[in-house]
Amino acid sequence: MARILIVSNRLPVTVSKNKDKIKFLPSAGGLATGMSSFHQNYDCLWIGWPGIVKDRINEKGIKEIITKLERLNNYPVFLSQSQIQAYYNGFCNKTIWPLFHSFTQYAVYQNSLWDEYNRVNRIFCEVILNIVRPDDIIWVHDYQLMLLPKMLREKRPDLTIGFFLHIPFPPQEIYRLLPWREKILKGILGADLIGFHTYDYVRNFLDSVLRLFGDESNMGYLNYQNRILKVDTFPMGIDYERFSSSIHNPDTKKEIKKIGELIGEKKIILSIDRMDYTKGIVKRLEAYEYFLQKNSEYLEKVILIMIVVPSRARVKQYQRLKEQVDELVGEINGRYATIGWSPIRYLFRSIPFYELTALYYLADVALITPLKDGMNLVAKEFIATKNNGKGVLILSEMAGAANEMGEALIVNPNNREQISWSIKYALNLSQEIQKKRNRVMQKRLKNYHVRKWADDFKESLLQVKSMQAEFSVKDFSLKNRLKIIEDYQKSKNRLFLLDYDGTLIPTTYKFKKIKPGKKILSIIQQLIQDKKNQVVIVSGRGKDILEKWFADIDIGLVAGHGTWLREKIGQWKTVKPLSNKWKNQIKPLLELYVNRTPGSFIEEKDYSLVWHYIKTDPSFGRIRALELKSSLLYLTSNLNLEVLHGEKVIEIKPTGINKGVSADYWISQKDWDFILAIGDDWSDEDTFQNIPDFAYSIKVGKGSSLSKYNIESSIEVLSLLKELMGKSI
Ligand code: GDG
Repeated sequence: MARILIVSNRLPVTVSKNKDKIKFLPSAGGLATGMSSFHQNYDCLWIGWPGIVKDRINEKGIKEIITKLERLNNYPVFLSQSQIQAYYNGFCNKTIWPLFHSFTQYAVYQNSLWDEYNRVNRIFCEVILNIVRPDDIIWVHDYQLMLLPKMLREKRPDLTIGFFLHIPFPPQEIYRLLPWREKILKGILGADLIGFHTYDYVRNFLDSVLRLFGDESNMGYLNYQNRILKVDTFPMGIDYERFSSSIHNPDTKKEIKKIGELIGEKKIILSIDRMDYTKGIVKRLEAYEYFLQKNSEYLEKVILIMIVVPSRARVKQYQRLKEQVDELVGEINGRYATIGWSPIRYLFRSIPFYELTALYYLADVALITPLKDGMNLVAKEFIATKNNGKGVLILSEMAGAANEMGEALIVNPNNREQISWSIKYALNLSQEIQKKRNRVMQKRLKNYHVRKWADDFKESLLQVKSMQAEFSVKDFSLKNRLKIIEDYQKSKNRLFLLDYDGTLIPTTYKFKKIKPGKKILSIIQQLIQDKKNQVVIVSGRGKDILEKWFADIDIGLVAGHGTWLREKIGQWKTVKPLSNKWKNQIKPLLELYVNRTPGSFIEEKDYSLVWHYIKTDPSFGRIRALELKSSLLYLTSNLNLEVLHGEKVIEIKPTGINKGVSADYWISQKDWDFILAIGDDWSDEDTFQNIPDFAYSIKVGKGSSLSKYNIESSIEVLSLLKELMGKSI
């Protein structure tokens, strides 16, 4: 079984030093908790910073740490105090974190921080290169290591690399504010599989790729620098049983009893977050105060237990936030408290697991209202712990988790009236409805367990790898060239299936009205002088123009991507009987899209309609193309039509018409012992797919293809054809 290298900024074990004693404790946080169960179930090695700066340890200490961590399948990357300061507290948390959570006002752009971010990613890269084995799967996590996939790919193109972002990927108009936007995007694109929690983040990411590099995706697949990679949604789950069975733990039981006695009959509203401006703590407190103000009957009857875990205390915004939260809690408690009751119990520290689960279990309501959150595991853990089914989750629509937890009360974290109303509603919701809703969410959480999440990611990564092998760029080496010439010479019945634009004519002239020049015509003439050769030009162009250009040359022609065939000069036929009646039904929709999309236009062919968007704004054009495609799929479902999404075109044509079908036709005409198919774009893939195994197929250009070989350009195509004849004449 392949070994999995999990790479993240922090290890799941935190090393600290007390006087001279080195201590090892589990790390907190979503990533560490989530991945830990996966780590234990596979042959994994976890690589990351152990949480102690190397300035604080001597050689002996380093050895001790390495030995102990090795036993836990952990591998440390040592960083210095100044590196942590500039890379982690600096670039990660002052630039990327605020920007990616759309807090643009907090983002700082400083070259020195960026430089250190590069350096630390490079250190991780070197550590990995020293220990990686060829079959390993590398799974890089989160925003601290976005340059790492590319760094690894450059050194070892063969590696299997996945990348998962645990925080949101912002809309492109925000992402583009980043001065190093191209470099970071390229860094991530070094991976084979790129995962996000929600479809919104996937879309934002692909939008940025399109805007900045012009690369369009197809169903989440990108053909980036001749490598197919996939971008997809993997909503992270939790270790369900760990929470659902937690109340059987004696410590948790004791804690439930203790807190229960302390709180008495009062209803508990619970919130748990790191001290972070993205978590909406201030807005939540304001909404809670509003609730108390408007619903005085609840005074002394409810209590908000607010656990806030200290975080990033060295960053200015976090210090200010802490002051603000302290003040607000003080104010609210001061205003509403009575001798025996305060409305808020505020703990600014982390609590042990048994206390956490006791609180989850006891809370009547969980109030989780981040302003922006990649996923939010607390919401899921709260529901999982409720094994008696009682409790209500109030969840912000800005948390990724809201996509999967529609049975919760979903709120806008900025709308205090709505939050206040939801608290009241939650406190009065019948237990029957609470249970019904929670059971649905529990079933979902149980199914999409964190292990399933990780397995899915791993499987998907391996699938992309095998797809790459199928579609890889194969170099047309001298040895292969000589072999094709040798086979040509030995053969007696030869079929040439040659695409026109981009194959015989250079790509630069593609789609312009370029008739074949003397050179091309002469090569074709020479080819057909040899009676053993049958030449067919297989084009997407209309039959009239092809007939005009090749009126005097007795070659086979295929027009309209396989719609029309010419076996003899002037005699055209369709591969099968075709109808045109459908055009009247489809054309108005295309016209609507032309009006709505500046720069787009319709091309009408004999048996197909094409909507071109090459001249539109790339991002807008793509969005419109996807919209059009989905409307077309609906409209054409009963019409025996096919909707093809090609390079900046959407083409609608009768089903079963493509270059591959026309290739079948020619192939069935004779017992060929030599077939050569050459083409340059998506439509030629159908030809490559349909030709027999012994046939030669060549893609012009470096893109991935089903073809056997790739060659540089149409110039090389012409010289190959000449070379073949040079040897045979
Ligand atoms: C990032 C993204 C995404 C919290 N306080 C205590 C405690 N915790 C545990 C919780 C939970 C985890 O920490 C927090 O996870 P979140 O998902 O809420 O948030 P982040 O740490 O910011 O994580 C986030 C996540 O990555 C995963 O992809 O969901 O959006 O920001 O597991 O239980 N655990 C204990 N005591 C505490 O006081 N024992």
